[in-house]
Amino acid sequence: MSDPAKASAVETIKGESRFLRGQIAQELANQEDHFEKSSEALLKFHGTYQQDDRDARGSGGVAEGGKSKRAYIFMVRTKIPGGKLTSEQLLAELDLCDEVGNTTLRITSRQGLQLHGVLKKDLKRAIARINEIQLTTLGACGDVNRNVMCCPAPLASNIYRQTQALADQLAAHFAPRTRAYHEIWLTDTATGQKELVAGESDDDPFAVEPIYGRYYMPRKFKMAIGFAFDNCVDVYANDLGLIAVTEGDTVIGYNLLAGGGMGMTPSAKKTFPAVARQIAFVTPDEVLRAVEAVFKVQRDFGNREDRKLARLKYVIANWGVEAFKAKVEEYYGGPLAPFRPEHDVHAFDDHMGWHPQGDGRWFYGLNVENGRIKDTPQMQLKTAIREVCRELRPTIRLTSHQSILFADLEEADRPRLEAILRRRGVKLTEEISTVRRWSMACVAWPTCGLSITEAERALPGIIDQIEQELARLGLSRERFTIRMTGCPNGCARPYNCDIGLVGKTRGKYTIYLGGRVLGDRLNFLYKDLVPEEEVASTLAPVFAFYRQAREHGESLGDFCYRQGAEKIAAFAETHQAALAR
Ligand code: SRM
Ligand code: SF4
Repeated sequence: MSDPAKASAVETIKGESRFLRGQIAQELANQEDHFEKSSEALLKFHGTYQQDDRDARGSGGVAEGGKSKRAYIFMVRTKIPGGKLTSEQLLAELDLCDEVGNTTLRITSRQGLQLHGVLKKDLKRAIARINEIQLTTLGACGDVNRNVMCCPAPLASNIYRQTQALADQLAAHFAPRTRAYHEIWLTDTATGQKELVAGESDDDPFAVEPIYGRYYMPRKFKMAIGFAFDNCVDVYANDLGLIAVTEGDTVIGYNLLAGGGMGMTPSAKKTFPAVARQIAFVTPDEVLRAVEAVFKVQRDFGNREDRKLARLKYVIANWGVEAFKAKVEEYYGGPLAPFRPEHDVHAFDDHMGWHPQGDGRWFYGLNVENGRIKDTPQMQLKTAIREVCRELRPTIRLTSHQSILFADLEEADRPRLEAILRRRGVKLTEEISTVRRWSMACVAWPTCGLSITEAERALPGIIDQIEQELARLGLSRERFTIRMTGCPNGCARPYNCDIGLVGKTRGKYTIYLGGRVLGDRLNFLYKDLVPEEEVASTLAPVFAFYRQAREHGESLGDFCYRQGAEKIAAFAETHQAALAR
């Protein structure tokens, strides 16, 4: 357990916040365009990040003390278990992005939605409206359980209903209970000055927050529920992953994984990305209690001194899997059955294109490039999605690859949906190259305060070049994942995919190879500091080697993993020398 005397500054802020109140209400009411530091930390728990438009840095004049003024804006994240929402809810979020945001809405890599560019004066309106439509931002960010992911396929089989129901149950069970959120955002009179209401006294923190207590978690905590035959939610990248084990139409239990996480800081040598470890098998009756046991072990033993080392993966790395499992069993109150390796992940479906649901209706998966819903002169995606929602009223599902499923459509709706998309210049999934369809990038520049370089705005151009290389080599139909981030924090999960591109310095990337679509293996560093304009040409010899030496049916990731960095680099050198002659 961490030494309370050495607790990080954020621990003090949480502990003194009166269950996430702090000074947020007072500062919200003042005339400033931003919040002070401790409110900034607490706001995350409420689902919003204070940011500044980095494209505009330096253009806002000079503040007292000579520092250039920042153009403060807020990101507002909606937490949507399993990415399931109605057309009405999506329409309301789209309206909000026009009314108070930067006119774009972003689907995240965890089946959530983000508004960007909200001004402080509009923050309360945005959060209140999201609650009006029965969604929430509470706990979308901060040291709590984040959005719970599950397979979004809207198929008419009981197993999908069961996993969605579990995602909803976990989201509700681990949601913060503080009334601060309601007080600040959902009442007209929040001043933050009023006396603590009964039940919110500091004396017994667990009476207010039965799971968290006063200090909440040491760090964010992430859960996902997948299937062995469809790991579309990347269970191995989560603090806690559940692989549903099915028999016919029923989930008979879950393989439980723990300790996945992508973030690392190259300068902090002790940090690393990790795929989750295999811990146990639990029945549907046991699952909630087992998840709670893992959660509470991390709550009690996660590092509260150094936030860079505070995720569950470090507890497991320090103790070893056996000791970790023993501690979880102690919290659980009995032994847990062993993980069932025969039910490990073995396939991944991105759910794009048309699919029968099995109840006479259809769903359509539309690839949204890097999750950004916007209108451009060439493609009016936002307008098209609005029209689909208004005219066809589909149920909406968001995928962990930042894309959208329109569900519960009748046969007659199919040509109507396609006609709307075509009229608005939106490419059908079938018209998008395989490599683009299986790629994703994080937000990065200009809103992300941690971004070192571009991702979302750079990847489309890199993919244009890669498409040409692949076409030249006859590899256009090969399926592999490219994931790009603007810094090493890993928001697009770049460390367990086939090709990871991770921003290292402005305009330069580290290239990782050898992970795979299944997400159960880390990739390795292939080349560092590759300029953006050389990413495609650096990958070209890798593709050529793959075409020449792959085994039958071998994927790019498996091939790279088998060859290793040295052999690939040696091939690339001779290949490039041959081309130069
Ligand atoms: Fe993330 C921080 C965006 C999924 C690991 N992430 C951030 C912040 C909030 C930057 C900040 O702290 O100031 C980014 C906001 C950018 C912006 O302008 O919107 C940000 N993360 C995102 C999203 C929107 C990326 C996207 O393009 O879709 C994803 C929102 C998901 C959601 O709806 O909840 C997002 N972030 C992830 C994932 C992927 C996942 O969870 O499956 C990861 C890797 C898995 C993991 O957590 O290890 C991830 N984000 C991080 C980290 C590194 C955490 C660590 O343990 O080291 C940070 C930095 C931090 O927490 O200090 C971070
Ligand atoms: Fe920002 Fe880095 Fe996350 Fe990308 S990976 S959104 S640059 S924190």
